[in-house]
Amino acid sequence: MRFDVITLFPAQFKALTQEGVVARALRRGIAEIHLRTPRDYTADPQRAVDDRPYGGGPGMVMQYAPLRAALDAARADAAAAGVSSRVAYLSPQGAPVDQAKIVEIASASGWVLLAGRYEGVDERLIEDAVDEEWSIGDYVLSGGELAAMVVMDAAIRLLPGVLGHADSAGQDSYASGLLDCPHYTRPETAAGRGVPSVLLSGDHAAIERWRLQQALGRTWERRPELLRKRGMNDVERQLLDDYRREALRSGSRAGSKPSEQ
Ligand code: 4FV
Repeated sequence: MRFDVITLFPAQFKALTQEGVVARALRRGIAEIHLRTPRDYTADPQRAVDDRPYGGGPGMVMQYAPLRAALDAARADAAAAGVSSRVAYLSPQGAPVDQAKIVEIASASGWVLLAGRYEGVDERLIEDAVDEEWSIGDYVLSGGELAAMVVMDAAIRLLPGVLGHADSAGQDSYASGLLDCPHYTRPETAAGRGVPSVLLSGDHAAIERWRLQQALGRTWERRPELLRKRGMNDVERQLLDDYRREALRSGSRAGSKPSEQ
């Protein structure tokens, strides 16, 4: 899989490319990340790529020409490598990126990611050269670089051969549309507390049921809108009912009404 990134701060991507599973995937050639700056595509003697906004107001706006030239060069390079890439612009105006979208992104052969800065980019560039607009969350970053890294990290870790255990991505949070179950490891007693006995039972069917029940229960408590969106089958509904009854019985916070979204 190939990512081409248009950014004024290529060095920021070291956070992704220097260490961790993504860095290993890049070393193994499972994925490629190519960085280029629009400054290399401006005729301006000061290599300026931004200017003041028409209509006045604070901040600066990134100009059409350097970005268009950089995007076209990136797509041409990808095409020369046999990869047909679509262009995605990271911005708060974009479609919210969730795990389902990340799975879709990871299934493509290539993307050109446009990381904006300042107030954003000239709207005509988006009209002419951007296929999709993505947002990683309803907040404002100082630049699209971190958002691009979030998307690339989440996508590359799903590629075959990247994660140690082939199925670990399959057991991710959200992979099932649910929040993740609790995890425990040695020592068996930590801070004076043990581990749920089912996890020590060796009964894998019971362990799977417990993990699903925990995922259902925590999703119901913390993100009920995800459960409404996903729905449940009869087995899951029964598991959640038992979870809530147990939570009510044990008087744990869990039993109380989920945090209404
Ligand atoms: C953002 C987001 C984001 C807006 C102005 C970059 C910044 C600056 N990107 N999801 N939220 N971008 O805040 O993707 O140009």
